Amino acid sequence: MAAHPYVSAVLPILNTNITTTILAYPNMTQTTPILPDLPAFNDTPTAHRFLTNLTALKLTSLKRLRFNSTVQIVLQNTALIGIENHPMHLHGFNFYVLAQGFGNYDAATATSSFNLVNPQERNTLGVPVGGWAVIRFRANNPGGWFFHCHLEVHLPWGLGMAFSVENGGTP
Ligand SMILES: [Cu+2]
Repeated sequence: MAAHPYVSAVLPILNTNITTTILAYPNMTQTTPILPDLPAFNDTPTAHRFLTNLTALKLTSLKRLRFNSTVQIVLQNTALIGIENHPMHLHGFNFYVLAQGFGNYDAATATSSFNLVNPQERNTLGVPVGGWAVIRFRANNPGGWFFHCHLEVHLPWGLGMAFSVENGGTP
């Protein structure tokens, strides 16, 4: 577990016209901002306290799927931490990439852009930074299947879940 869990990669500068951070302190007498101390790189207890205080990441769940059902997943990558293309990898299946975009996914506008003719077939997809992707697969392989970010440092953050596909008939 990293003691600096906030960012695990060098961030791309997407728009050089935007200043990303300005810290202003009232009554400040010095010219450089006072930044909070980050834990030392080997300060695991502090990193663990930080991690366990992230309420959004406390659930790593199992989703039961009916055999042969069509499964559509919207992957939203507008996270506050780990701002990078998360390479989401699905075990047990290939999936189709129906659409990708930036900002928040909006079904009302995105559905019309789905590629239902010749979508990419993959088992891993880098979900765009600050964006989203929609994937679809058929749950025709019974068993327990891990779906997770392939950046291993993101697994203890909770970026993983599993599907349990029920038994079904044989071809
Ligand atoms: Cu990731």
